Amino acid sequence: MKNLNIKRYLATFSVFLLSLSFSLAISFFIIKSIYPTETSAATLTSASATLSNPRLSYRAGANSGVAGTSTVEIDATGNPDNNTNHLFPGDSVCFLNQGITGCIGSVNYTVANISSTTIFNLSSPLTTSVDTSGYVTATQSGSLTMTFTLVNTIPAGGNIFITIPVASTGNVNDGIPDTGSSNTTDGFDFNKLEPTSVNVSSTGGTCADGWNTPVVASASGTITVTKATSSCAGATVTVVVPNLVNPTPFTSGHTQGGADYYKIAIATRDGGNNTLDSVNVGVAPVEGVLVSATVDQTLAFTVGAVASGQTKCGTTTTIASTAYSIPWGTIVTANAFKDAAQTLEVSTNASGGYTVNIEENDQMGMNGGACVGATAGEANNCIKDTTCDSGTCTQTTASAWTTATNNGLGYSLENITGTDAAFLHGGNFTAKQIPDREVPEDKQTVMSNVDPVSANKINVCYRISISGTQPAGYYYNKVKYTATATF
Ligand SMILES: [Ca+2]
Ligand SMILES: [Ca+2]
Ligand SMILES: [Ca+2]
Repeated sequence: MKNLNIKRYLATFSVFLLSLSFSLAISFFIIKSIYPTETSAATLTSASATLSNPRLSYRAGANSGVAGTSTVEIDATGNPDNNTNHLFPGDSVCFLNQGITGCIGSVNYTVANISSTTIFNLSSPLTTSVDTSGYVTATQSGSLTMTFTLVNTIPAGGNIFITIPVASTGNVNDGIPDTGSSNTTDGFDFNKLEPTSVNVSSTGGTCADGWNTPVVASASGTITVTKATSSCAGATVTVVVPNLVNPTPFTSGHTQGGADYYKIAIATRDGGNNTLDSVNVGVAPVEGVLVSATVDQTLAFTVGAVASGQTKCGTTTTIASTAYSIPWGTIVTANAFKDAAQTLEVSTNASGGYTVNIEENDQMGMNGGACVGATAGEANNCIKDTTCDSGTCTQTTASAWTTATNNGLGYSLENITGTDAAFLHGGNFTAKQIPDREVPEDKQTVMSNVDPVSANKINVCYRISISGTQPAGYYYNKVKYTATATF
């Protein structure tokens, strides 16, 4: 052996004289052959393990639940889960008998809602009563992805050897979440893992010819992937194990919301199963967090003032309003319009939108006196509701109103934000009467939407004119808006 190497060295030395670049590679090979370096075990670098679904599986004792009903009560003690804190609406659950031989009736149910810390409701009735010595479980499963970079070369015939923690009791390959008191007795269920579904790949380095189909031994939680036909050097290897079932919380020392820590051991080995490199990577499944919020159903309605001198509804306001009054003031000129406006603004998250209705308690009466009937006017010491230029507008029918000798009180509308106004001024102050509740006339909608809105806004434009024979006095009425959301 030594003589052979020396001969090869001498042969190489002659090549060295011919070509410097070529010789460097060859002579390195020879020197390594003469003085082989010892292989030492190292730690796999850049190692990680990731659960696609880190949520712990759920298992509680079933206390009651009768066929034909949808309400289930769990035990408050003695199991991995002793409350409903980590059972969420939409979770798929099944019921296990005491011996945990599978889902009773092979039926899975969906959690509809959680009633209390020990009671939840299903979205469909139980087809079979629960085993009150058995359990309810919500299985959480997902893939486990392990990535690591080789330090030492895996020779042909060598392998990757992965150990995933499995429970020390129970069937660890039936897809039913397992349990135990700690990470040495609790673990992942292999869920009838098919060896061919384990995916092994690599990037970088020299790692040709692929990997053999893994050998899966669920009872010990091990997966062995052999590199049969060539070596693998310097590569970053990724192993993906699909559909592992996550463990339930430790039955001892577990804090809800705190992760349970598990170590996954990854080793590379030579053909004699001697370890080359190894590493333990941690995974930390934890209870899921139901992120939920209840948004109060809201309706905000604001009446706003409009100054005088503003163009609203195609005309110019002559009176400044406040949020709560239209102070027409002293009307000294007959057969002339006075105009005022207010803004109405609505925001609501109501799914069915909203309506704003308008009403007046009566016509404007002298000193607030009664104005009996729908057409009360001067003869009754009232300012009549306008009938517009056509003489036909009412609280339900809009009509143009541009001639001030057509006396009365009325209003028109204009959109500011959105298109929620019930009708529009049309440039000719198309107006309606305000419904007279004394008659009574029905309240009428001035603003509405069938969807939620944010700060939709309109102008309500009020107009008044009186005749020269209107009796002197102080006239007023009360106009009221009612905003209603449809939840
Ligand atoms: Ca199991
Ligand atoms: Ca009236
Ligand atoms: Ca009327």
